[in-house]
Amino acid sequence: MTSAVFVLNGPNLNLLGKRQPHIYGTETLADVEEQCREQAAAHGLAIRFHQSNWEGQIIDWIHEARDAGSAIIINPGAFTHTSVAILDALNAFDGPVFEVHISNVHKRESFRHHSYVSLRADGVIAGFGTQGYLLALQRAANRIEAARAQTDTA
Ligand code: CA2
Repeated sequence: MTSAVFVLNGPNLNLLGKRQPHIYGTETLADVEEQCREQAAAHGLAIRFHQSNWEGQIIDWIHEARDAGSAIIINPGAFTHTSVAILDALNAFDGPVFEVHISNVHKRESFRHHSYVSLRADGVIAGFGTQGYLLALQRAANRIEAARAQTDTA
């Protein structure tokens, strides 16, 4: 287990499963973390799973991933639609980046239709509920395995 996949969650996602289940479902963030850990372990990957309501903290974790991360899966919450600073931090990370939204942001208010993070993301998942994290993790594992296979044959 050498590579850590960083799974980063933005503001208010600590309330997952506790409010607005009609939009975000009934699973808690702890449930999502457990599922991600199980799936990552099956791929031989370590995971660093974090949530913060603070933009600067999320940026610091993205900076940590520059040295310690093989991929970033990020649900930036409302910072998706506002944060050039998170986009800049992601642009300084070399590995694959996957953006996850639990709800289908395109079916919601127009201010949710634009994402700064999508300018950097290699893939975007929206509207698949919390399963979106696992789909993104599957893709991250595939990308990491493909990159390893390439260095092994080089
Ligand atoms: O659909 C998503 O995952 C979002 O990133 C969630 C953000 C929202 O601002 C984005 O437009 C789309 C909001 C996260 C708030 O999470 C809550 C969960 C349960 C109860 C209250 C808030």
